[in-house]
Amino acid sequence: MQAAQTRDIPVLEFPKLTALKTERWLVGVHLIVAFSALSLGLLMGPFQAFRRAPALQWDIPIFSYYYQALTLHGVLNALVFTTFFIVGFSYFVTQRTLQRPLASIRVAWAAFVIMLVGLVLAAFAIVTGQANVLYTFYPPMVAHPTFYLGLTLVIVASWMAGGDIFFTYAAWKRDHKGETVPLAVYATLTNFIMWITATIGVAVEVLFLMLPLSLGLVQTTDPQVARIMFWFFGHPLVYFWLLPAYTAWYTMMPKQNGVRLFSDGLGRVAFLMIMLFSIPIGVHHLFTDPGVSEVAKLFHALLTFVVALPSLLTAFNIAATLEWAGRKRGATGLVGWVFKQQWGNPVMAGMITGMLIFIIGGLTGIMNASFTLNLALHNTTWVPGHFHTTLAGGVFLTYMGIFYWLMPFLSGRKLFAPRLATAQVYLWFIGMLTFGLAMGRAGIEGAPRRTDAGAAAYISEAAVPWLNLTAVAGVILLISSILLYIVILGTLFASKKQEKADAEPPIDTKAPADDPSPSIFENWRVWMVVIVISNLVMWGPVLIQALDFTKGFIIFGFHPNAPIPLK
Ligand code: HAS
Repeated sequence: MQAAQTRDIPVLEFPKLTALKTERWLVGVHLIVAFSALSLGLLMGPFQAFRRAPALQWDIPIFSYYYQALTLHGVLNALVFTTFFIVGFSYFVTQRTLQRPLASIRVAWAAFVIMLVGLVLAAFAIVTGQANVLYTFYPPMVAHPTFYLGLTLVIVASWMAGGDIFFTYAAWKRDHKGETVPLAVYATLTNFIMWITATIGVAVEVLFLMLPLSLGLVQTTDPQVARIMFWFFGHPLVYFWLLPAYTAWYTMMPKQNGVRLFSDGLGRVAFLMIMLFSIPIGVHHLFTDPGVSEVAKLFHALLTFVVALPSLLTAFNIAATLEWAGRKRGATGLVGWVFKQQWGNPVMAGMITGMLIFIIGGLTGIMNASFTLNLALHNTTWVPGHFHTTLAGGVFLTYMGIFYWLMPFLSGRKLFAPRLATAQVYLWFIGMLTFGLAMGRAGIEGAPRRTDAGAAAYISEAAVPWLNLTAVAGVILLISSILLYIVILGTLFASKKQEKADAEPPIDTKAPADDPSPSIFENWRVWMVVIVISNLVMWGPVLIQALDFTKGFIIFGFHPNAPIPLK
């Protein structure tokens, strides 16, 4: 922060961007599907909170749908909403930043249709009660085949989207030899490299283990192998959610504040590190699994601490940038800049409250990574407390901030009732803080996660008030969700047209000339080799141990020492 004070505070002039005709519809429909799926997923949230509160143990039929509702909540919010939002946002960032259309608009539309079909198939299975398997969907629970088929289609479509973004970048590179790609696209590329690598794990799990089982082609499966394949994907998944939020903090927030980013180079280091270190650490989700060696657990735990470093770099870089912004508005003293932020603007309020709650989410993540603490906290409500302050807090609030400038830009209409939008953001912030605190504390008191708490006699007395508090948080979040949809519908159908429909989105189209980065940062071949080797070293032994070649393993039903039959 001191460094920020001693340098001049630069103010940038930004070039005008030309409108790209195709982007609005393409990005718009991704967002419409994302927020439609979210509307149902969000409704299931307060339902969970009420169901878990000992004070609200009413004997009503709807409460018996606990696991179905929990699956809808997790799949729609964490898998469907995020994937549609991220793909749409990534298309937008790539096209706007590079000032060119996507390499293939047809591929982009085909990917959208495939993803939509996937969503319908998966939703069908869940809504009809044939897929109460939660968003982690590993065995021994088995869902209807349409559930796995649907998720496979969503993943395949996201690969097509990632490929399209890469070809767009390659075309830009050909036309801009020797130039550094702007940070927003650099971040998007690292996100899709990580995503495509990680989803190979879940694709193998679904295609070779779950789908054959669900179709009745095999009678048994190996839950441990399935869990390993899932978590190969499951941890990088959380950074797939996070990186678009970081993209907005690094590349849009400065422009919205009229300043430049404190350090572009440090930002690239952070994105690169997350791409490299997010996959070879997933065993921290398997700390309590007996089938994984202690040595693997130790190494994955160590690297988990390393993957927190880029977020600590981010905290410094973004805080320094916000400090510049505050001082530019006349802030003085050590913390005066905090009060000079745009707290009344829903876009900035979304991002900054997202950052603030993410500090708590991140710190609880570092606690989870400690092997000994994890033994006490795993499978308690502490864990949902952690991911409601990271995903549903930091990430979601930032997506709100993005959405509140992107929606008017795409629709050509003014944001409806900006004060209501700001209130929505703060209510979400307060509701999620309360929820995170209550779930975290109930977890410390031993309340189990994913449990119909009303029916569980073993909930300790000490956890009861905290579980009841989650219901209060649920009410606050429900009100915030209603406000969100009032703002969305109001903007689309009741708001005035923007005078300047093509208002400039807050994206830089050039990397800063005075803050150059080494060219190796964009040498993707080198990084791919690093990713392959590091994951072979970190995951290879874990998988070999689980497959246990001396006994054979189950792929397409081959298993001489057949384990427990499921049917
Ligand atoms: Fe996690 C479990 C460890 C980050 C999500 N995590 C989960 C699960 C989810 C999830 C969904 O080691 C549950 C999976 C399941 O269903 O079982 N997590 C970590 C660590 C990090 C971390 C070390 N997680 C995330 C993020 C998520 C997420 C991000 C979603 C988006 N997590 C774990 C572990 C488990 C786990 C174990 C397994 C638990 C178990 O036993 O089951 C780190 O990456 C966190 C680093 C972040 C920080 C915070 C930096 C702060 C910043 C904000 C700065 C603020 C500013 C504002 C600048 C160190 C960048 C200033 C402004 C002013 C105005 C003052």
